[in-house]
Amino acid sequence: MRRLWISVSALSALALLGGQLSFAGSTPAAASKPSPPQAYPADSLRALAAPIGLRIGTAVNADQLGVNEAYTKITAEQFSSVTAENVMKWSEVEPTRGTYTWEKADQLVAFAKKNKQLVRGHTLLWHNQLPAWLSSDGNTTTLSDAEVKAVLKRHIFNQMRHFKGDIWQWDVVNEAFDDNGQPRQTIWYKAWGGTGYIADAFRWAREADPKALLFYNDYNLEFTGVKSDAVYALVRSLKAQRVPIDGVGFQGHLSTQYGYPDLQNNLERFAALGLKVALTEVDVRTETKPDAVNTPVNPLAPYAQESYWSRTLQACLAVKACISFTPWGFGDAYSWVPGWFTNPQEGAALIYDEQLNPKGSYDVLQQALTLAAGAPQRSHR
Ligand code: 9MR
Repeated sequence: MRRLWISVSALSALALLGGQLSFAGSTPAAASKPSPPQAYPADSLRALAAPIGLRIGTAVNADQLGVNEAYTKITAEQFSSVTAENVMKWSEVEPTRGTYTWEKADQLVAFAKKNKQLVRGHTLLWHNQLPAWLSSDGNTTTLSDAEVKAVLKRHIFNQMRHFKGDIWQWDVVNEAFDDNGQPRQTIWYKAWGGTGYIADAFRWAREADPKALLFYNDYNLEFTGVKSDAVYALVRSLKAQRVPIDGVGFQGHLSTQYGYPDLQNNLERFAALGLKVALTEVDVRTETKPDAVNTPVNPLAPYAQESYWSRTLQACLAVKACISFTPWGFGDAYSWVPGWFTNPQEGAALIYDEQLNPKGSYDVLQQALTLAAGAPQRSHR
């Protein structure tokens, strides 16, 4: 009797406090409340991925969020994780030395909290999108080596502490190797006289926000080859030295002009080092018309793209250590691809068309997630 009394009154209290909850067969007061509106549709990507603990993310364009209604609704409804496409990069947060501009990044974090989304922080250390006072090309700087070291340390502490507790995964180091598997000769490499900056960055990052998962993030790791091997050797050696690295991000910028990569093998070999893995920037571009940059030249290309999307998600689903799957945006009108790949013109790389209608590539992700209900449960730590 006593237990029953406690649970009924607890339910009433919840119903009163929340006003959002309803329980079938509970007190008359609670039962008479209408069912709460679902925050997102049961067949959304985020809902379908939730039972196995996989987060489905998207890069977010800060100029569209909160401005473009359809864009904002899809961001909230379909995704359980968000990445700032640009607004957390160094040139955006500290355009003037010593003066931080966090507003746009803060708005994204607030949006994520409101919509129960986790945030991937992107990115603390890169050779692109650096502020002009630091470097205009990533390879040269007017600062001394000692100053370069000091500003990197200060940047990692300032940025991670600003967002402390709000970031699930941080891309601490982005794209440190070139396509030949050689360390890039960046201002970081030069100041340290080698790749020692990578270990320092991870150690500082752990100190700044001990709860964030710390990632190395790069492209073309999907394909076995010199670059993937070089990054594998790096992270294995970081682990051996007890450098605090938690995961490796496979960006996943794919094109139908190349064969499909042996992605699952690569996810597995990195995971076997005791690391989490994640797909962090997936898009699948194809050759398109120069005067209609999101219209494929070959009318059959969308089928190849669907196959790439489906297999990429399935590779992640098959590997328990793969904790998130993030397309690099969702609407073709906002993708970086058509502006970057112009010879030949490529585009149509995302899962929604220019009018924000879902494409076949969206449908195959839905199907793969529906069929994955029995896939291994992911743990986020
Ligand atoms: O999508 C981003 C685009 O808007 C920027 O102009 C570009 C600048 O370098 O960066 C793009 O995002 C990149 C990401 O930060 C790192 N991996 C490659 C992505 C595509 O270039």
